Amino acid sequence: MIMLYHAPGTRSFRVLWMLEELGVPYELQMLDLEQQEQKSAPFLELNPMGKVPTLVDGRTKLTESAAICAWLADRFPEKGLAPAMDATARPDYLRWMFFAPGCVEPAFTEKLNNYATDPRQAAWGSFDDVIATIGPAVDQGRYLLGKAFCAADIMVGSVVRWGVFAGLVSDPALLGYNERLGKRSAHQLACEIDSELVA
Ligand SMILES: N[C@@H](CCC(=O)N[C@@H](CS)C(=O)NCC(=O)O)C(=O)O
Repeated sequence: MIMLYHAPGTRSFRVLWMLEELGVPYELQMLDLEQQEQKSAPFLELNPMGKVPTLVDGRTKLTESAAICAWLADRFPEKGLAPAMDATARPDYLRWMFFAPGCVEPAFTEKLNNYATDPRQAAWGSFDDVIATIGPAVDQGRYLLGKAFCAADIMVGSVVRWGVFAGLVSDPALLGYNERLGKRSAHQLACEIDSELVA
């Protein structure tokens, strides 16, 4: 059984959303971040960073939301959330999977906290360049790979959704993308589960 070490209202939501998109059985193991349960010795054995999400599936132990979503997509190929190894869309899929934690997340974090590293030095470039890169890809009702939703939409999309919520995003293509993502039933279900866990 897939076990997700989880805390509500965190980046672990990405994996919860992914699991709901897959529609596979899983269990949640809740961690109280206020109580520092993520820093307990047994949990640090699973994730030396002491963070959620962390996933255990049989002998597999995995940390980092992007790695977890990529692994889950490949573990259940029949669910169609990642292009196959030999598919023409695979390189673009990988690019977006890495672009999310490598560029989107740090650029959005800088913007939220009102600072900017020299974009020539920053691996993520600038917030404006990140927006200008995502925009055309998700314009006109598209997901990142076109018509088909994939795991990269969870990774990029969850940061975009957070950015819209925080008032950082005004690009019409991203606002439309955000709306499409929010209408997905798996996303809505994951939101319901996550908010019940907060209550
Ligand atoms: N790069 C990690 C980030 C995970 C992360 O920062 N998780 C936060 C919650 S959003 C956490 O567990 N914080 C608790 C702590 O650092 O003590 C990923 O994408 O999985």
